[in-house]
Amino acid sequence: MNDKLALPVGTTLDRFIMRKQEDFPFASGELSQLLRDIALAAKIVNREINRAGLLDISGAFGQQNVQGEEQQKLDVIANIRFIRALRNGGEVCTIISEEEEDLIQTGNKKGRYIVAMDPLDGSSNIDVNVSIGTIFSIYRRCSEVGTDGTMEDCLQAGTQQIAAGYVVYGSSTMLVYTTGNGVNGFTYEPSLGEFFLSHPNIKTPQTGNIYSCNEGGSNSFPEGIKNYINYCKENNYSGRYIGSLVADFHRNLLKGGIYIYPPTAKAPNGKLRLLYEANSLAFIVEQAGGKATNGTQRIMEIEPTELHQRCPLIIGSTEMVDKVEGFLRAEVPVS
Ligand code: P6P
Repeated sequence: MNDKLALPVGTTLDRFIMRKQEDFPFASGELSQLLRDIALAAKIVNREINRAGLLDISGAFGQQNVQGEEQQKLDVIANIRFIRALRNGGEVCTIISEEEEDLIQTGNKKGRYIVAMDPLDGSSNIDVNVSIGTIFSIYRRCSEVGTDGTMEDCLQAGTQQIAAGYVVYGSSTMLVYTTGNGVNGFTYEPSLGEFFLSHPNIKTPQTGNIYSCNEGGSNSFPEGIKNYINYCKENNYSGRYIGSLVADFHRNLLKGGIYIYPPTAKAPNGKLRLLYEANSLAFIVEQAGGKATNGTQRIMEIEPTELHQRCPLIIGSTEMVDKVEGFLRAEVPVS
């Protein structure tokens, strides 16, 4: 983090991006423009979400996505809005989206960047007014400029990310992102249509007493995870699970805590996707001083083989993640 450029709370996202231009090596403003494009789409999606109850755009869309999950109308709207913003922005050649089975070629063959995204995660919570989110990762293409992006461009390890972030559409709407120089949070002011710096240089506590996990599947959890959950209960930790990854992650990032989605009978490889959920949040949490593993391996070092591959996710305060790994190694309760 370049502290001499520590900008005051209240700085607009635009000014922050402009002043931090030096964080983007070798970029001549293209990555800045790409972040602005994402912020624009987030503003539009935020408006659609806030109106969902009034317009007939909440509820199920009546189709399933590539994951076999019931698409919500706002899933489809968010997917369209982000793809359109990235296509019109011109900096992105290829997109990976949770809502689309195959790569999306934007037609910007001169675009130098790849975006992997979950346009609206947790969307089944929309109808009950629970916070939801957008999650994204940005990579530099490996293939030659002037062509469509390739599968190799898209299957890069998380360590190759040049930026990652999320938008949490909650009691307020926030954009939180990193470009590898710390994590900063911006709160949206709808009356002005601007994101303002509200959480500069976020650092997550090294430990905490909040654990987030769907214990409904605990009978089929690995023994080490079962033993860790028992450890949390014996130590009077608080169980907090919203069922919306971005909301659970954001709370744990600020307060300290751990989110666990382990392998289960229903999801033998875990439920969450590597490319546009685990990697994105892993980059952020590591930049904020936390940790993210699949139980045995650093998330960002997993070599992807498929666009929509899933992975177990253990993410949050470093000491808590280390503790889980200790239980998994021992597979017996560790005092
Ligand atoms: P479960 C939402 O579908 C999601 O992808 C995450 O946002 C959330 O943390 C998780 O799945 C909830 O899954 O199996 O607990 O309902």
